[in-house]
Amino acid sequence: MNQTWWKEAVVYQVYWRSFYDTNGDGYGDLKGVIEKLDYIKRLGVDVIWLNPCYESPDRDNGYDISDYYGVMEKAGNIDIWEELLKEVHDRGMKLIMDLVVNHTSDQHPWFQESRSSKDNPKRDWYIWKDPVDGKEPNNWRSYFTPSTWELDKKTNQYYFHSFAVEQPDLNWKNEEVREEIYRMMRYWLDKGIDGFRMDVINLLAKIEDYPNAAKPEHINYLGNNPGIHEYLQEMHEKVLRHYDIFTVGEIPFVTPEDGLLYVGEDRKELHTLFHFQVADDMPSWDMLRYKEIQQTWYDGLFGKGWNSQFLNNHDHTRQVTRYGNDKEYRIESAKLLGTMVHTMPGMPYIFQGEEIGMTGVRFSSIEDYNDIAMKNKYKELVENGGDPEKVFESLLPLSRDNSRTPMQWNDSGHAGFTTGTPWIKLNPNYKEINVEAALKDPHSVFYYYQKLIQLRKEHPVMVYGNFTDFSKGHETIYAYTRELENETWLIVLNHSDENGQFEIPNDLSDKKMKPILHNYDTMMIDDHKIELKPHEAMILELQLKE
Ligand code: TEU
Ligand code: CA
Repeated sequence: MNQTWWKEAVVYQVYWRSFYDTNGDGYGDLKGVIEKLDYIKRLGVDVIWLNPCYESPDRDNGYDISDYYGVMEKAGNIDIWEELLKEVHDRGMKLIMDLVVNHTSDQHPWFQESRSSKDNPKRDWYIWKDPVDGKEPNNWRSYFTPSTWELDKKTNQYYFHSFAVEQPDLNWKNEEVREEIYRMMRYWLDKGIDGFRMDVINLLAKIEDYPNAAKPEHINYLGNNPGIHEYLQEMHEKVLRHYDIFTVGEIPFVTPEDGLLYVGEDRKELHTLFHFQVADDMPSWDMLRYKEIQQTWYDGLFGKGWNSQFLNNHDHTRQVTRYGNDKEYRIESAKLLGTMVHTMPGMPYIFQGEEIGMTGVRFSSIEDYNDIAMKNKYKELVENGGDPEKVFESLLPLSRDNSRTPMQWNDSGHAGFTTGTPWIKLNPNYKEINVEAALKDPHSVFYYYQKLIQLRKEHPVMVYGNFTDFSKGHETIYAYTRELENETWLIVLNHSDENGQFEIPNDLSDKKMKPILHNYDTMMIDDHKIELKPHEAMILELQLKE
């Protein structure tokens, strides 16, 4: 497999509105990102993924764009953005931007024109359909609402939206739309950015005749439709291939087989993808399912296309809360999950705050939440007769706001995030869990992550090594090797609040085991077994015995 800079990279996701506020308006901003670049650099990451900071009415936190060329006032302005890019590059890091081109904001001038009349030249830039029997054209659900269709009274037609009503989908069949998007992509690439994280990029192509779905609640009809690969190959041909960049597609509802069609090295489409099998199939930890997902993706992609590894982001609850233990074993568990993500085949992502073991949150009222997905769902369920209290409870664990509370810098007011009123409440545990405390403690999650990242730079096995699972069927222990030429690593993880034991298989027992990284002070290994403490994680190098 050929070696490239991006295969070797570790990405740090900056959700800027919750990162660091420099002007006291309660929102993090791009200046705040600049001020904290040395902190990010200290972790050792190579690439920063910046969530959307384009002009936007901000109904879906920047994923509803009203001007692709402008910078949202909350974030700053284009000059500050330029400075950010320069400062990132000066520190030897790279910057990738979010690309949101499945939909725009309903406030985008294109949509304003499109909705103004049936014969407007931009009418066809969005997807418009006549009512069927006086109702929606079909029974599809959107991500955030009961229907993908919204009636526009002015022309008595429905427009199509995969997400909120305020996020109409662009019509990618229209060549002018595609050319206009490519022009915009070149604009940012010519400024020197290093790539794109492409929002729901597999949703661009729609099923031509919009048939009713047998099970409308399974919204997978929204993605991976005929025509998608033609669009991505065209985008590659006309834009991507002309730059030395890195692309990661957000690709929900995808199998490894179909995933390869997006990231196969011979496909001329994308470099890597986020699939959501873990996030979608596992509301909480499920070791056997996780192993199966990792194995099938490894079998499907290894040697042919590149995967990504992540357990949380701005849409998915913080990993130590959702998949680990955020109480008694918070630190051990955060380190274990980090070890796993960084030693699995594929590119590791760190979501801001993960590196200090930040946790999910529980506010007391729906008013404290901001997430449009959660709020729309709450409204829908309560309108359908649900008990408000029960509905609220049921939405808490996976609310996207779990990950969106402000970064916890220190134990002063608002965790040092802002001097004003934060746009969303903080997690009250900032007194204990914060960057300042982490940097003072040599055993913190932060320094453990720093080592994990450093190891990737020193040991190509972590990037290019093959993968073998030695713990199939075990419900709490995950043990696997990565192997490249003469280097073999064994990773052993006890994903449990109880002690555990891993019997060393014969294939490995003739080797000497040299500890590379470990989340406890002592280790219990003999020739035949490894005794493990709760949430114990270790990386061992296997060497021939003299
Ligand atoms: O998210 C799309 C989205 O909802 C999914 O990727 C979801 O995480 C996945 O299917 C697993 O269930 C993107 C953005 O990340 C999100 O913040 C936006 O709200 C959304 O697109 C619309 O732009
Ligand atoms: Ca601000």
